[in-house]
Amino acid sequence: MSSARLTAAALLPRGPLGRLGRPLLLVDQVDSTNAQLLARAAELPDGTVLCAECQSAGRGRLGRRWEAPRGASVLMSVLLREPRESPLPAQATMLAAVAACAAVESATTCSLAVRWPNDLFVQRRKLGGVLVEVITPPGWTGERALVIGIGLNCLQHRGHFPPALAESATSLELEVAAPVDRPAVARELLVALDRWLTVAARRGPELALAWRRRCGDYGARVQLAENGQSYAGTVVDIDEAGNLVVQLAEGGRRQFAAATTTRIS
Ligand code: BT5
Repeated sequence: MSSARLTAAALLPRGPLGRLGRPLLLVDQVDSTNAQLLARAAELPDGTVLCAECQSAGRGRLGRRWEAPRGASVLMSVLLREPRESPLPAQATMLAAVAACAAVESATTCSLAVRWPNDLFVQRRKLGGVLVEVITPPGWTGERALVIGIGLNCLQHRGHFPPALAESATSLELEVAAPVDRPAVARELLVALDRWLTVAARRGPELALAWRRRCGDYGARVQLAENGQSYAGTVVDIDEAGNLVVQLAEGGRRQFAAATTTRIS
C-alpha cells in the first residue's frame, strides 16, 4: 500500500491547537493507541495525541478488535484530564463521531452517517468507529483520565479487510474517486476534535443537535442484545445521556445504554 506516513508537519502545520497536540506522539506500531494513553495517563499531559501506523491489538467496544493494515488508516487517540464531575466522558463518543464526520467531509467528498452508539457508516458499510475509555489513575482524586480513540479506514482496498469484514467494511479509497490524502484526514480530525471540545465546554445544545443531524437511526428498525437477551424494535429517540430509546416490537419503550448494549442490526 503506497501511503505517506503521518508527520507532525502534516498534522499540525501551525503547531498545537487550543487543547490538543501538546504533545503529538507519532509511532509506527503499538498494541493499541487507547491502551498506551490509558497506561501512561498519569505521566502525560492533557491534550496528548497519539497516532500509530499500525496496531497489534487494536480495540473495539466490549472486547472486540479493530483491524487495520499498516499505513492504511487514521488510528488516533487523545488524552484528556477532566474534573470528576465533568459531563464530557458521557458526551465524548458523540463528540468524536461528529468531529470525524466533519473531518472526512473537509478532506474528501465522502459523507458519513453516525450509527448509534459509536459507528461511522457510508450507507450500509462501516468506515470507522469511536472507542471512549475512562479511568481514575491511582492517587488521582479530583480528576479522571478520558481517552478518545478513533479509527478511520482510509486507503484499504477490498482485499485488505479480513474475510469476515469484506462485506461490512469500507474505506475512503473505496468510496471516493479522487486520491485519498490520509494525513489531511488526520489533520482535519484534530482540528474538528479541538473545535468540538471548545463547543462542548460551553455546555450548550450544539453537540447533541449536530449528532442528531448526522444520525441515520431515527425511525430505523434495530435488533439489540443486552445482558444475554435480544430485543427488536424501532428507534424513537436518543436521550440526553446518549441512550437509545426504542419502541419494542413486543410493546413498550425501553432505553438501551451504550456501555452494555450490542447492536445486531
Ligand atoms: C469500534 O468498536 O468501532 C471502535 C473502534 C475504535 C478503533 C480506534 S483505532 C484508535 C484507537 N485505539 C484502539 O485500540 N481503538 C481505537 P466496535 O463498535 O466494537 O466495532 C468493532 C467491530 O467492527 C469488530 O468486531 C468488527 O466486526 C468490525 N471491525 C473491525 N475492524 C474494522 C474496520 N477496520 N472497519 C470496519 N469494521 C471493522
